[in-house]
Amino acid sequence: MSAASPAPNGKRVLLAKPRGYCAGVDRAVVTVEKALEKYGPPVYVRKEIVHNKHVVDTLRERGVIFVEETTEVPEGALVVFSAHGVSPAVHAEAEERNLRTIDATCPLVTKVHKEVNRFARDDYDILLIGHEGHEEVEGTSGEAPDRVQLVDTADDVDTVEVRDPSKVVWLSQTTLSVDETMERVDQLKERFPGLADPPSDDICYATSNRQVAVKAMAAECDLVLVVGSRNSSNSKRLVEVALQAGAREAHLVDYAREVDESWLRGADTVGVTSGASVPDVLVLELLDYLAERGWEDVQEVTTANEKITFALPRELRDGEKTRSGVR
Ligand code: 2E4
Ligand code: SF4
Repeated sequence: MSAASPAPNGKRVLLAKPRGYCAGVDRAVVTVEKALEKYGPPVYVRKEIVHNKHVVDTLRERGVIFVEETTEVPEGALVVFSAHGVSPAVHAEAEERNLRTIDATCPLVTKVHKEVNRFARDDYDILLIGHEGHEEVEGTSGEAPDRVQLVDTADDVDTVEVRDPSKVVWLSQTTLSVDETMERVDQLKERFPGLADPPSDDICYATSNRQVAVKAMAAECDLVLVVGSRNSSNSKRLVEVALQAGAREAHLVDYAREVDESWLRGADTVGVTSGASVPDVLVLELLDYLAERGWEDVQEVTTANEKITFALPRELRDGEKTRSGVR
């Protein structure tokens, strides 16, 4: 690690802070670990607990069985719902099958579910900005399927129809690009000038903080490496934001070994960050990989210090302070 003076070989790493685990991911991973400890394997988890290959593989080795749907869970067994949230229909299905459930939905996703309920109750049409097919969007829409319409692409803005343009609100997925979402909102407001804003930001603190941090360093970077999995929305957004903010090149990798040596050719400054579902051990492995190739000088670029934590689901609270073992 070094201070501001450049390394003799001109190579340096800018390391974004904040990066990696957010409070909702830590809570979800600890939930599964504690469920394993308390009830013993197998513990079933519906969908990936968070969208990270390393986390999922590690938990699978410890006795977690990941399933796509609750219908795959044996009657009476324990199932954990993932951090991305589930619709009321999934809760009902689990109850019908007498499953024991622990809900690891991030409280900030639950907040959006509650907003959907409230606006649906007040008979609003809800335009949910988000990515088609993403689990979070499926869970959130499922709170009021008759009232929610998904707005993903710019084309969707032109095609959505509402019953009363003076009673329409936009809400969003928690892990979108802040800038792209505001563009979509502006487009929607051109069509529906009476469009109401959400009562508070739906894009969560962790998503926006990681975008601010990568933006702060992107223009100085010849290459930005984002550690994260292909199905991780917030991680993918970091690649896009880095490119939009002036990085010459940016790539998403699950592991250091996926870095293509050709990306490094001619690069002096390499930016490193990671998505909200990424254990920091994977970033440390990437820093080791870069150090072995001459990028030993690592300068942290800090744009915020995060202190937020969430209590575990009720079923697992025992007063102890915990931190996930998969870090
Ligand atoms: C729940 C909500 O949503 P995304 O694909 O970014 O999920 P990931 O698991 O990568 O990140 C954690 C998370 C979980 C984010 N928002
Ligand atoms: Fe919760 Fe935000 Fe983390 Fe998603 S990224 S789990 S909404 S804190």
